[in-house]
Amino acid sequence: MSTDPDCLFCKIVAGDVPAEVVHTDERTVAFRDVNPQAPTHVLVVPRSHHRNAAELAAEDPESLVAVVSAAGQVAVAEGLDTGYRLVFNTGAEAGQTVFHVHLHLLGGRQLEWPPG
Ligand code: DGP
Repeated sequence: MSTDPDCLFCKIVAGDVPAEVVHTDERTVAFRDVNPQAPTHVLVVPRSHHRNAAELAAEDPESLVAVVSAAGQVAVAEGLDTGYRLVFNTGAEAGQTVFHVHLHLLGGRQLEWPPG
C-alpha cells in the first residue's frame, strides 16, 4: 500500500490527525469534512495514497470500487434516501486542494446544478 508521509489524508487514515470518522473498512476511511457544504458532507478516501480518481482507477481499481461502495453505505446510514451527490474534484482548476483522492458525499439539502 502506498503512503505519503507529508499527506494530510494519509495522516487521517493512520489516525495521526484527528477526524470524525463515520465508516472504515479494509480499503477505505470516511470522515466528516472540516468545512461542510451541506448538512451531510463526508469524504471517502482509499487507505492507499493516489492523487486522483483516474490514478486510483489505474493503480488500485478495487479500492475505487470500495470508495464508491463505502459512500453508498454512508449515504444509507445518514438517511439520504431522497438523494445525494458524489464528487471527485480533480486538479486545481476543479478545486482540488488535497492531492489524496477523496470522494465528496454531499446531501441533506436541495443541491443545485450546475455547480459553481
Ligand atoms: P477538495 O477541495 O476537493 O480537495 O476537498 C478537500 C476537502 O478536505 C475540503 O472540503 C476540506 C477538507 N479538509 C481539509 N483539511 C481537512 C482536515 O484536516 N480534516 C477534515 N476532516 N477535512 C479537511
